[in-house]
Amino acid sequence: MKNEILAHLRYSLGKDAGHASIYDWRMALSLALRDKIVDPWFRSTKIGYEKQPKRVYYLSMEFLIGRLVEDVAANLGVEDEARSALSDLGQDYDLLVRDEPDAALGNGGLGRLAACFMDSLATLAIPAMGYGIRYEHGLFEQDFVDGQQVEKAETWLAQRHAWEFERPEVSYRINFGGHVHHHEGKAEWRPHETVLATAFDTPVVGWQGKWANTLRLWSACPQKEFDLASFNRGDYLAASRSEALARTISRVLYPDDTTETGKELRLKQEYFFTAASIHDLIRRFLDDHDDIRALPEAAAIQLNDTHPAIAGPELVRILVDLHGLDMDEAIDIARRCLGYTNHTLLPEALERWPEWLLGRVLPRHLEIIHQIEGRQQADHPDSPRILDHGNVNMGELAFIMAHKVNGVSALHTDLVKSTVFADLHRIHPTRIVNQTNGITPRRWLHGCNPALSALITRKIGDGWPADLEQLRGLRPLAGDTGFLDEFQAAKRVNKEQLSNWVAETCGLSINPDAMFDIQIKRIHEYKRQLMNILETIALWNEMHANPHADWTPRVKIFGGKAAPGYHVAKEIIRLINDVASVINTDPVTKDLLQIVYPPNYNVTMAELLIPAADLSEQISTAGKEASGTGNMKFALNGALTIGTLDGANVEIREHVGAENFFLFGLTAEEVVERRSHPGYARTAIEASPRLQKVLAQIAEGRFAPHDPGRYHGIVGNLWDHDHFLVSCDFDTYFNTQRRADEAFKSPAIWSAMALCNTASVGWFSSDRTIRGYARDIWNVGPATNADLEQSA
Ligand code: F58
Repeated sequence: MKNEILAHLRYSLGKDAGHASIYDWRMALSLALRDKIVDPWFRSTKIGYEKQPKRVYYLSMEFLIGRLVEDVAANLGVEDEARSALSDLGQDYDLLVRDEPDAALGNGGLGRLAACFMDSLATLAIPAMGYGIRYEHGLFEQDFVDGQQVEKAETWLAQRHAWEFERPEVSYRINFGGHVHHHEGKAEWRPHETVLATAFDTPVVGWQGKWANTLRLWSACPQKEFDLASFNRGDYLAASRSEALARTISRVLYPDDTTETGKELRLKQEYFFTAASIHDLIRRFLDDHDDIRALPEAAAIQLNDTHPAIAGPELVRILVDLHGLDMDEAIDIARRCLGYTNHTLLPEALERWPEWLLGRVLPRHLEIIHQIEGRQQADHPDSPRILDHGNVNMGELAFIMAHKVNGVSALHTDLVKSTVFADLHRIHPTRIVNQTNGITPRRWLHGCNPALSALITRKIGDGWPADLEQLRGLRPLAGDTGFLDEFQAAKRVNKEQLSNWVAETCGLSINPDAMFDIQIKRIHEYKRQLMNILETIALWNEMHANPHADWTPRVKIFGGKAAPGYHVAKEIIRLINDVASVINTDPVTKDLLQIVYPPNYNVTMAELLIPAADLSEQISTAGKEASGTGNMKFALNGALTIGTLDGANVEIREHVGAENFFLFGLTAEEVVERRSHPGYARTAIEASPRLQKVLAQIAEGRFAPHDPGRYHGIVGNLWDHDHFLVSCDFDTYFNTQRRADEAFKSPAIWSAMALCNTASVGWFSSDRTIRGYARDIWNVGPATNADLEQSA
């Protein structure tokens, strides 16, 4: 490996070892690792073509990947080799690993799920391709100025991305606008604007390097190079205008988590990557098939939420306008290819496009949507409408054009059936299925938690990263004090590491003996970071009044970004930071309670925080969090959950046992019921002197003395509206936290409970999730061992 790294340094980067920077070394290492994926990648592709009738296409607007060096090295099993090669070269492997920017091509859970799925598809040797957008700027970088979030453009592509292969020859013309001509029963779309979609391929290698799939991301560029005539006239702006316009399409990831902005550019992004992907997969199909009618036997196309829902009309358009099929047959073929995953019930997050806008950008697609709607209404006159009050409902479109629709946890799927898609479910009672989310154990235990991984491997062998249910073998050890000591020691190592990092980056010295209580996720009202900080203030009040009581010291850690236009979420961030600066400087409670909120939470920060957590905060208003996946990562790494019966918390609790989970709060049904009582928030606050006091302190400006009115909005809203029932769940949340305090006082009890969590969440591997999709939705199988051995 030493020679491979040196060769890349010299011949790929043009540097000699004496003048190489960290960046150069990191690139040379990455290229050397990438070389090792190429053979398995070619082999997988060959087996795919020769032996596998069907391929999976995962269409996702987001892939939240994070760093790759460690992940690839671990999957290939060459971490030690790389480390020692670099050390021979006088380089520090860990330093290079830390030099890599996160590939942050996603907002949160939905994008991270897509990345976990890519890892599992490769590990399970299922022929698959991920399709998305190669954003020039990923999710914005977050900084705090006076406690307030400020956003800065993210620039991961300012440096070369080591893992990708540009494919200039794989490019498609993507059209927009114009109008449709009809003659002799045929439709012809005469577009007004065309851009090129060019492919960039990243190989994704599975565990132990046996199989690799492709993540193909599309970049937008102008169809014509810049306008030389204008340039020669001296009109430089005009010369590059069309280029700039075209490139805008893949310029930046929309930072809007959960609320949709009705921007034309967003619609164009969605069509851009969907159309390029559909063209690409049809071209691949036609390479070795004659009859387009056989497409459903060769392609399973999964829509990650409705962002690629235009795939339905696009497929129909290609089948009808370009291949001459009739509309009914085309719709049937498209439906047999498509599956749709729903990730949210929040009404404001369901995509709707104004009909006029969709018709202006995609006139032929709008016609086809009318045809789809007409047929659906003819077959089912009571069907909910795709076209409704001048809008195109993308959820209804995706549902009607898919043969299977899935929710992402058992509770969420039940709610999908009984709320958003209740009427469609009645009409198509077998279409909705559940596929509870999962996480890849390679990144989220083996990679991020070496201390615990080594311990587990010593006890149960090294089969668990590919078969996470083997963790069950740890459960009997919950009574083994020797093992529990080792389990605790691993946690301690991670907590010390985190403490050092907090000291370096936040200038705050935290106590590794305290309970590390962590809430990391996007900031949203329904996730109730607000309830967490209110509880923190209440706890502080009581500690401050009685500092010598037998308190369990806590470090409250927050992490997360707010969508730039989400005002309330930004106020919550500011409140947390304001409260932190008061509490962290109180000499009376300084050894009892601290608040840490490092800016710019991302995948890499999650990998540092999760292994060090004692308590995982999963406290959303019941019925609102579709699944959550952070909840699974924490439990796997031996944190206990304090949580509501929401999303996958319900199933996590079933697996780990009610006695190993701190449950509180209203159920989804009770939430709905409570909302029907006028003044429910006021009633709850009046019944809770503790909460009243906290709200009074905030309203009086205790945490913003120079701007006492700063949080009147937040406090007023809690008294008068409180849509997410912070007030109603507050007291039981506070009391449940105190139960957690008690348990934490006994390290033996706590670590036995924590071990039961690690040992019981093997089911939440994304390998299990992908097997479910393969069986229930895609009807595909993995390559067999015989296939793999034959071609090895
Ligand atoms: C998340 N959705 C869910 N959406 O909130 C979470 O419960 C679930 O675990 C996860 O999906 C995976 O299923 C989510 O992350 C987005 O970020 C969208 C981005 C684009 C705009 C609309 C929201």
